[in-house]
Order: sequence, then C-alpha cells, then structure tokens
Amino acid sequence: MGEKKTVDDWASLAARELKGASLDELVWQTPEGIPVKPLYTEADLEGVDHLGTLPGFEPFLRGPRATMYTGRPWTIRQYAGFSTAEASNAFYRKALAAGQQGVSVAFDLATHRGYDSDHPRVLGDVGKAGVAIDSVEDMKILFDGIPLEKISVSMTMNGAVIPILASFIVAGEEQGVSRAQLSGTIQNDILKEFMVRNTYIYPPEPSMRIIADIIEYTAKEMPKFNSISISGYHMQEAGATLVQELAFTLADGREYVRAALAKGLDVDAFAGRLSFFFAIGMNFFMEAAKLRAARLLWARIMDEFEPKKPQSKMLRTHCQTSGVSLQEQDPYNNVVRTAFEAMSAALGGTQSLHTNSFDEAIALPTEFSARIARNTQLILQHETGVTRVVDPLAGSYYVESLTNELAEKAWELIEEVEALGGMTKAVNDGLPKRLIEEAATRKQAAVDRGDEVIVGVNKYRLETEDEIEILDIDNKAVREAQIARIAKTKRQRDPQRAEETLAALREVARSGQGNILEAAVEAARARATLGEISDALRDAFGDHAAVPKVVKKVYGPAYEGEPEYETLVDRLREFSATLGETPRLLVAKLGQDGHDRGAKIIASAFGDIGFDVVAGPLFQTPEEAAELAVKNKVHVIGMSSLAAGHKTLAPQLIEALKARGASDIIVVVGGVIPRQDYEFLREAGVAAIFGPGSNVLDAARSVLDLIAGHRRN
Ligand code: 2CP
Repeated sequence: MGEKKTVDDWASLAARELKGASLDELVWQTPEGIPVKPLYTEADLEGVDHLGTLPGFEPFLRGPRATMYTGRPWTIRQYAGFSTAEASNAFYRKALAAGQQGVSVAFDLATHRGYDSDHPRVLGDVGKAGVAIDSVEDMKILFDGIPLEKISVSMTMNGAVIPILASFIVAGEEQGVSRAQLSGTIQNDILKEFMVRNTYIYPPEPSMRIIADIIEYTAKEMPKFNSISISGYHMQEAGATLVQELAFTLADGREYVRAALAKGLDVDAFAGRLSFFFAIGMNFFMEAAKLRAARLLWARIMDEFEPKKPQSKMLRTHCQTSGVSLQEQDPYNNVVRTAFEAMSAALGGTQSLHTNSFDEAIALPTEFSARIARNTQLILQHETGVTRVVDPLAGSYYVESLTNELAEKAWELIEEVEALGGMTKAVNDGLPKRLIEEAATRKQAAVDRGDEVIVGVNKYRLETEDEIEILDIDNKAVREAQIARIAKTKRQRDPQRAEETLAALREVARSGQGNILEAAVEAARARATLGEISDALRDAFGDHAAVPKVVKKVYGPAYEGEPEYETLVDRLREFSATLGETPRLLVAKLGQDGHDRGAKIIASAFGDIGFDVVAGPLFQTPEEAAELAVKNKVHVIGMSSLAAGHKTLAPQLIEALKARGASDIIVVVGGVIPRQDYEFLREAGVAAIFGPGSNVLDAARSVLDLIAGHRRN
C-alpha cells in the first residue's frame, strides 16, 4: 500500500495531469454560490457538527424514521387529473391496480381560482391541466370506488382550498368514511403562490387566516390528515437556486407555525401534521443533500417553539422530479432525466414521490408515458436495492460537506427574511420573488449561451424530431358536461339551505369569529358550488391583484461583450431610429394560467435587449389583453401559454384585435405548445410560435424580423 499520501501530494499529482492548467479551473461554481471542488476529503468535514446523528432521532437529518425504506418504502404518488371527474376516477383506479400507492389530484385552473366551469372568465381553462370540480357531486364521482379510509389522497389546492377541502370531507362522509378516518394532504400553501405559482384568490392577510383555520380544524377533527404541504417545488420550477428553495420554504413553514400559534393552538397539536414538498432537479448529489439539510434546519427552527413531541420537529416531505428539466426536444431523454432525479430523491430520503412523464414538457401524460413514469419508481424500489440501507450517502465527504454548506447558506437567507419581519412581510416586500426571478433569468442566459449543456437542446440536437403521441383534451365538451351538472345540482338542492349556509360562511369570514372551513363544510353539504363558496369569501375578503414587475439588467449583463448579443442590440437601435419609435411588445398572460416564469424571462430579456416592454397582468381575458395592446400602441403581443389554453385563447385574442380595428398588431405565442398545434395556430393568424427550449435571442431576432416585414408590407 505504501506510505499514506496527503492532499498536497494529490494536488501535485493533479497539477501534473493538468499539464500546467490550474486546479482552480476544475472548481464548479454552482448557481447556489457553492464552489464544488474536484476532490473532497476528511478535511472538509472538520467543524461539521451534524455527523454521527442517527435516523429516527433529532435532528432527523438521516431520515424521520429509524428504519426508513427498509421498513416501508416511500409512497409512489403520481399527480394526475384529467378533464372530468369520471375520466380522472378511471385513471386513478387503473393506476392503483398497477402499483401506485396513493392518489394525488390535479385540478384545472378554473377550480384553482375559485370559478365554476360556467364562468365566462374560464372559457379556455375548464378541464385543461387537471380535473374540473364544481361541487360535492363531482368530488363523489372523483373518488367513486376508491376506499378513502385506506387510500391517502393528496390534493394540490391553494386558492380555492376551502371549498375543495370541504367537498372532500362531505364526499368522504357520504361514502361512509368519517373525517377522522380521512388520510392525505392538502397543499394549502399560499405564501409561495404570491411568490411564484399565482393561483391565489384573496389578499395575503385573509389568506393566512384561511390557513390557520384549516390547521385548527384538521388538528381537532382530522388527526390523520396533513394540513399543509409547504412547497419549495414551484420555487425551483420558477428558477430558484436550491439554497433559495430551501430557505424560503422553511421560512414559509415558520410563518405558518406562527399563524397557527396565534390562533391559540398548542404546537404539538398540529406540528406533526405539517408536511413539505420539494423539487428534485438534475444536480444529483446536491438535491439529495438538500433534503438532508432541510430536515436538519427544520428541527432547528422548530426548537424555537419548544414542542414536547419529537414528531413536531420532524420534516416529512413529498418530492417531484423537475418539470423544467424536461425538454420538448428528443423527449425520450426525459425518461433518463427523471430516473436520475428519482434516485436522488430516494437517496435524500423522501417520504413520497411523483415521477414526471416524459411528455409533460408538452402536454398531459398519456397512458403509456404515465406507465413508464410509475414503473421508474417501481424499478427503483424493487430492482436497485436502494431501499435496503438507510441514508446510504451518509459519511460521504462530498455529500456531508454539501449538506453542511447548503444548510449554512440557507440559514443565512432565512435570517435575512427574519430581519425583514418574517415571510409574509418579505413576500409583500418582494424580496423572494425578485431573487428567484434574477436566478431564473441568469439560468436562461447560461443555457442560451451554452454554458449549461442540455443534451438534445443546446448540444447534440437532432436534425429532425419524431412526433410523439400526445393527449389532447376537448375543452368544449368538458365545459358543456360540467355546466349541465352544475345546473342539475342547483335544481336538486334546497335553495334556502344553500343560501343560509353561504350567508353563515360570509359572516364567519367577515366577523373573524368561528372557523371558515367548518362553515364551508355546511355549505358544501347543502350543495353550494365551489364558485359560490369562493364568492362568499370574495365578498368578505376581496380579490388579490398583483402588480406585474420586471427584473432588469440581468439577462443583458450576462451577454455583455458577446458579438451575437451586441449585434442584435445595435440592430434594434438602428431599427428604432428608422421606425421613429422603439418596437413595443406586450407580454400577455391569458386565462387562469398563472405560470409566469417564461413571460417574466421574456419581458426581462427583451427589455435588456432594447424593446419597450409592457408586462400585462395575470388572468386577462382576450378582450382585456387586446384593449391593453391598443391602448399602449404595441407592435407585437407575445402570448405566453403554459396551461394548454392556447387553442381557445389565441384565436379569441386575434378576433378581439380585429374587432378593435387593430389587426396590424402581430401576435406570437410562446410556452408549452405541442408541435401538433402549430398549424392550427398559424391558420388562426399567429405569426410565430416559440415552443419549449427556444433560445431567447433567436426569438428576439424573429420578432424584430416580423415587425420589419410588417412595416415593408
Ligand atoms: C413510514 N411509516 C412507517 C415507516 N415509514 N412506519 C413504520 N416504519 C417505517 N419505516 C408510516 C408513517 O408514519 C405513516 O403513518 C405511514 O407509514 C405513511 O407514511 P408517510 O411517510 O407519512 O407517507 P405518506 O402517507 O405518503 O405521506 C407523505 C407526506 C404527505 C409527504 C407526509 O404530506 C404526502 O403524501 N404528500 C404528498 C403531496 C403531494 O402529492 N403533492 C402533489 C404536488 P402515520 O401517518 O400514521 O404516521 S403536485 C405538484 C404540482 C406541480 C403543483 O403543485 O402544481
């Protein structure tokens, strides 16, 4: 074996291998600001004080359970929801028979935002990207034949959380399952909605009351139900670094604990039923380390509230593989990406996992892609041996060091939020949103420049892409069926009872006395609809309207000095001089689609390049967007669509422009647009389409060409 070598010995050997280049060049500067070195040794663990802890014991870094997957593997919980309650129910039953272990419901955006399917604002949203639920009648169909006393159900709902949870409770009751027997999770995490996901309805303050009321109600009435799923997932999807995801999620958690305590609850009565939700992206070891660091930090945060039960300090989490890591180009690569991410989640010790289907960058999963996604987890659990040992990465110099560095960096950011007065204040202040948007814009520039390689997208791109089969939902048929059921429900109910329960709910909301969820359960039982219950709360609380803000000077500086960028900036400047004004672009978000990462990046990057950008508000109707475009005399509308509403909304926008005599305004569409829809959109009058993976500089050049071409014609 010879004499023991030192790190210095290694460094000289490495320098020889590098033939003179510096070792520093091998250090990877991650977006988190963590320099990842080529080698880690025991010296990197000096001063790391979490080493030597055990799973099942505080601080739970090595896992909340002593035996972890050796005793019980994580729950395979695939998030799904399609068009109608009938279609979704059939899908869940099939999936459970094929090895899935829990249900996870995806609702459509009309439901998320508290609108019944017959509301005029949601024409393009009903049944898209999830199931439409208008009342208990839909909820009963959704869980028909699924024993709610046995199968745990996760419901991703935040805005319309009150009518959805109330309807779930009543559907359980009418299935013969008491609320005390119901197990599952409701997302119920509004702070991140204001930050990134945007399916809020009411302003922050009453929204926080709703959360505290749900925590109170479930603590008393539903001991097996997780009252919240405190989510970092959407932050990473919006472009957050892992440190930001970790810090803001835990800071949100701390804020919810404070809100529940302010209601007079005992910390041990509810803290054990707080749960978490993280994204797992492609940075394999760092993602696993992130989950370990999250458990460590949560135990530290909870110490402050002096709980007596160990469970109150235990972070239990669901994970989902990263949606933004999926690519439209060469889509079967997504199967591989998802498998690595799933392995990372398992090594990090997740309690429950969703693996994305390879076609989710483009559309809702088909039966085939959903099967591959589910089987990815079944293969991990049954064939790889990953469940045989608890926390197998423990003791790795690299992973332990990463765990420590992530925890330290996230803690600094958590303290920064504290200094601002906590997360509600920080969110109002806009700090988290701004930091995340800056990180997202920086990442886009790194991808566009090719500094960050994405196989099949900015490197190793195929010359021709094969079309894959995708699922298309007939939105009109779903809407008609839902409208018929709403009418039937209203016909068959006792109108006076519905009125009285809604009035009582309104009063509980207005007066601040009583529990909102308790009152809503009565209304749901009386067959008040989701829209009616949401409106009763709107009457008391009002609507929240965010003011669109755009990050400046992040994309541009990342390109400074690059000929490709400078040429475009010069061309735009010259063109503006000829035109006599700067080309103006309205970035529009239509319908209830609140996914605005792409829109924000476009607004920010186009602004830096030199366009005059009008950032439209979220949730506009096509008429409202057309009006705004005319008022601002824009040359182009860039419609961003990520929730499958484009085939309804783009033609309506073009019609609305025509009706205003503004057909000269060019309409381009960007976002999650399946290639199969390109021809339809072009025929409707869309001038250009920018699908997933589009390079922003290319898009800016095309838009400029379009305006120039238009001027010539
Ligand atoms: C677990 N158990 C064990 C062991 N492991 N018992 C003995 N030995 C073990 N080794 C027990 C647990 O204590 C629990 O019982 C039961 O088994 C179930 O385990 P669990 O770990 O609680 O798993 P779970 O029921 O699946 O719950 C996992 C979570 C929950 C994370 C706590 O909140 C959850 O399911 N979340 C899912 C959230 C979700 O799907 N979100 C969808 C996001 P007890 O309960 O009796 O203790 S959709 C995202 C999209 C993108 C969106 O938001 O838009």
